[in-house]
Amino acid sequence: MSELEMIARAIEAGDEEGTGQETKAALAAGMAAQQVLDHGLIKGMDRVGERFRDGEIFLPDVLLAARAMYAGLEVIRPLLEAQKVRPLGKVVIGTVQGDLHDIGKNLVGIMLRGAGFEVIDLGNDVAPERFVQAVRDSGAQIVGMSALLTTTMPAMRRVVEQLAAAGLKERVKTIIGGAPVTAAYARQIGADASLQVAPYYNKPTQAGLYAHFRAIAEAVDLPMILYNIPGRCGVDISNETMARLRRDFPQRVVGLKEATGNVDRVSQLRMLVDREFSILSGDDALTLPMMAVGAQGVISVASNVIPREVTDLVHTALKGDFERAGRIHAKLYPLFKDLFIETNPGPVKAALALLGQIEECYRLPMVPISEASKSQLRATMRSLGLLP
Ligand code: B12
Repeated sequence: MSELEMIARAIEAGDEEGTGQETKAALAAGMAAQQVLDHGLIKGMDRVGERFRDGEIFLPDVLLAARAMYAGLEVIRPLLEAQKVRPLGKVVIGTVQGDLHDIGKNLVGIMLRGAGFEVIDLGNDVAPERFVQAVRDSGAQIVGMSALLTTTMPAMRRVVEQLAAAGLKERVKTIIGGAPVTAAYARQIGADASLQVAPYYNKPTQAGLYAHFRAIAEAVDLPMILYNIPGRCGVDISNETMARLRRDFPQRVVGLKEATGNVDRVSQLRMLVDREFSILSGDDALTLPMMAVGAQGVISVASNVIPREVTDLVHTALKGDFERAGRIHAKLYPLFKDLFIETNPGPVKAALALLGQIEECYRLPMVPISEASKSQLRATMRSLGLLP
């Protein structure tokens, strides 16, 4: 029997002492640490996993195997962790909340140290707040998360969300791993798509707009929704430019947030693009009219205040029940209008503050809406039963 097979069997048997001895023997026989790890220790652990899955062994057996694995890892750790003098950067690493599997995470920590990184290991069952706090305190450039259970994978998304909420997402790179994690999942929790507003101020031609969005499509491996809002950007992405971008980059250019205020634009664009291309209203008050001529939904301001009602409106229209959708639209219309009584996002922030959901704070040049606007908004919200 080969030395590597002896290691794998010692792990399977949960033999802590034996695994350490076999690992030492393999190294003494001249085997590389990486080989011992991949074809001895991890191989044994994989077999344990399979047998556990098939009900041949039970949790205590797996626990013993894990202990044996650690005994082997301790032997090869110094060889994997060749110390570098100046750290390449800092990495915060941990196993996500609810998950106790830490062998893989520890291994990654060892590898990263070996590659010259300073590793701040938070252990296992780490709450999202602790990841965020550690990133903030340490100034780390990378955060690494591990999950071995499909049920704990969503915790990774929560960490990413909380990093974003704390304004740290742009500062750190996030890497995730663990047996059930795939590249697609990683992409999915980081970002589903990007919203690309038309470039404002320098008023590019249609050729310039096409070149601008083509450059993004070629550089960024994510679908994008273009945002056409001439009132804010001073430039209008024509339907022809939209259709050309969709034709040339069908995987990247997947939708449009249409905020020209012109329903006829939607009718025309629908004839130029395929059904898979999402046309989304950029104005709550125009969601229903636009959906009547081929839009599929809305990127909504009002949904911050009345998410259920806006969802109901869109689903009803998507089902083709325009009579009921019309009634919902009519009921919500005064709020849709009042949320633009002054420049967005002033009114929506005021509305959420009235509901006690946020503190009203603005970044200049945005300022609180006037008292007159606020009392009109309050009256509308009362009439909808949102306020007593
Ligand atoms: C050991 C083990 C345990 C030990 C963990 C001990 C410990 N200290 O870690 C104990 C006994 C505690 C345990 C408990 C449970 N386990 Co368990 N366990 C395993 C087992 C057998 C091995 C995992 C392991 O360590 N592999 C070896 C390491 C080296 O591999 P790895 O973790 O995948 O890491 C590598 C990569 O994924 C990657 N990686 C990992 N993390 C990261 C992070 C980053 C940033 C990066 C870049 C890469 C990376 O790099 C590593 C090196 O290549 C697996 C089966 C398996 N084959 O995965 C089941 C397994 C994960 N467990 C499972 C289950 C169901 C459980 C329990 C729910 C059982 C129960 N009924 O109680 C509990 C859950 C406890 C909890 N809340 O977490 C299931 C999960 C099924 C699923 N789809 O969710 C598995 C798959 C077994 C099975 N086939 O059913 N388990």
